[in-house]
Amino acid sequence: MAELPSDPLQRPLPDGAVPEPVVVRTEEHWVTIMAVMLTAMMVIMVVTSVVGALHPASNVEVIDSRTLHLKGEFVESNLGTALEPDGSVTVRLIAQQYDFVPRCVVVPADTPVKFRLTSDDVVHGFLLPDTNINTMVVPGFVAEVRTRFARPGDYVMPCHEYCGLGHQAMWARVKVVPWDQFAGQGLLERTSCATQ
Ligand SMILES: [Cu+2]
Repeated sequence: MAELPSDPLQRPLPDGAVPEPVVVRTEEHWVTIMAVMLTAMMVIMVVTSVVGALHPASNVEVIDSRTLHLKGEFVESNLGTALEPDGSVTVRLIAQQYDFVPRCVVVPADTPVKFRLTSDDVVHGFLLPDTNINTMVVPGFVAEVRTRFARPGDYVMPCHEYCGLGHQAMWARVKVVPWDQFAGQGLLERTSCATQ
């Protein structure tokens, strides 16, 4: 066995100890890998938000939640699906403990759909699985989200913001039907699909 130098600093490292240059190099590698991962995640978030037309924040549009049922856009006769002159549709809903009013709405497939919602009591959530629709519904504000359903089908819309003891039962439905079927329906049919 070779003789060890008398200066301890000159002696080789014991087995298992990693020399400093190796430690520094390894740390630099991991910092680089982390930076690349963070950048990739940021890019994915931004790209999916833009491509998927995600719009998490509602527009800042205020409304008096105490008079919703008396006057303005959200009176009972104005709720549900309305056809706009440009061929798109607007759906107006009120979220309240523990229901959406109306409970079911019919919208046409392959058509621009705008949902306008407000709450008359506490904060609720509005989510349509497998779409870009996901917003909070805050009393005093109108939440507006837009989408286009590619094909007919049924979408359940759960309230996904805890709003009280009956929250878990707060579900409603969006029924997407072919345009021809939609055009043949009257206003009442478009909002009475909850009983079908
Ligand atoms: Cu809820």
